[in-house]
Amino acid sequence: NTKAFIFDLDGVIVDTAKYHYLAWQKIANALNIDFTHEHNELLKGVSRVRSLDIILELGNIQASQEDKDKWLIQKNEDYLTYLVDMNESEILPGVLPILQFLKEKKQAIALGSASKNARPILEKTGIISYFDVIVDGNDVTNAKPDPEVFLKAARLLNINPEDSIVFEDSVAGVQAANIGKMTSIGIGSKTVLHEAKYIFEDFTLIDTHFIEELIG
Ligand code: G16
Ligand code: MG
Repeated sequence: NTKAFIFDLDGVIVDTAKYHYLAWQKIANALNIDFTHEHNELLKGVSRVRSLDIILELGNIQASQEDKDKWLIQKNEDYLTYLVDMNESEILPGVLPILQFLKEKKQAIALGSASKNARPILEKTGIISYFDVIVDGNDVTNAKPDPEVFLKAARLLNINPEDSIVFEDSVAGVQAANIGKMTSIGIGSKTVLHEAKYIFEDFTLIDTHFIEELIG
């Protein structure tokens, strides 16, 4: 049996959410918008363009496309400065053993991320070779909860959506997996991710027996 195991990036493999937050905070501060940790939850799994719109809505700010483009560039340039020193130590606990186990079991592995910076992050953390397929923010037009990113990954792997398993930390991502008829596994809080079929606080709590059962 071969199943497709599709991993979200941010919040599942690496904790880049903290860097996104710092970079967005600078933009928000410059615009006098109060941007808290709770607000940041709204941006998880959401595209860069949509994230800026959400922040501007929080501040009740109408902006020209020109200004928006400028802030989007600023945000990404700042975000990239946090990635310069990134290495394998930033891989979240428990992720590597699961990737290794899936490889041993000859399962198909994909990345399904909204980020346009996914490839350099996988390279810097040294795990890009685990992925048979990478679908990221450069490859899709519809953002999560639209299932496009995951459906595209499954199609490229030649595996049915019903035989695909998605690891996600965002509500939008869990919904995308469910809409795509895939098995959703939430990584994070049970209250936030209650729509997921299975929920684990983090990858250290996922054991190989559970993965074997998913493989079937
Ligand atoms: C990630 C983050 C989002 C971020 C998006 C776009 O998605 O969760 O907060 O806005 O990527 O990132 P970038 O600005 O690098 O293109 P995911 O799907 O990996 O969780
Ligand atoms: Mg995520």
